[in-house]
Amino acid sequence: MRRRIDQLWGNIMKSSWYLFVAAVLACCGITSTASAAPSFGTPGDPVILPSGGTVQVTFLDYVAGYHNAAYFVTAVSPIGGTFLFQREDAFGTTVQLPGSFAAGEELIFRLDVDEDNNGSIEQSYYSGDSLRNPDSIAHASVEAWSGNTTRVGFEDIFGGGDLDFDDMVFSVTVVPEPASLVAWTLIGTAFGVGAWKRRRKAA
Ligand SMILES: [Ca+2]
Ligand SMILES: [Ca+2]
Repeated sequence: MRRRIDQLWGNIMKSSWYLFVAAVLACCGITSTASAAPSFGTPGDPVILPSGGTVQVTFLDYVAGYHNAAYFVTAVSPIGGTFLFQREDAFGTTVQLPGSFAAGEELIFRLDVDEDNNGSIEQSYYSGDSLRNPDSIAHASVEAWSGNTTRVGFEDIFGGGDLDFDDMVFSVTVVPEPASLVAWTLIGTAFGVGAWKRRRKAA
């Protein structure tokens, strides 16, 4: 009888231990799932301009251990591009992209990551299609446009890491070109052509 009670007690202790281990594993699972969500936007979405004009980019946030720098590029390439900002820069720093853009154009941004903070770049990631990146994972989360502004957040860990997309965050704003300026340019051009034709006729 005593032996049976001991056996029963042993079984209860064993199953309690299994339950404890299962609870710990479940807890860790929940924690890692919760941290794998971007704070905003959709990873892999391209930055497509809803309207035409000039574009301003403003540095908003930086929560990262690596030394990161953001660029605007006209092609997927680890070299060149327009430097925007790096982690030492003040939040609120605003850069105007060169030229002007048409509605529907995609802007491509690159994040250069210096993983060991020694001045050399280990990885470059791009906004948009995940296949642009060396690990084939989307590295930029892009918010839906609110009027003329959107937000872009980069993830700086190879393979995705914590996938929080807050390792460099900036806003993108389209500034419509003043219609009056465009109109006056057209009128000026028309007058210029008219005067040139009159001079040619007179000559
Ligand atoms: Ca480095
Ligand atoms: Ca991260």
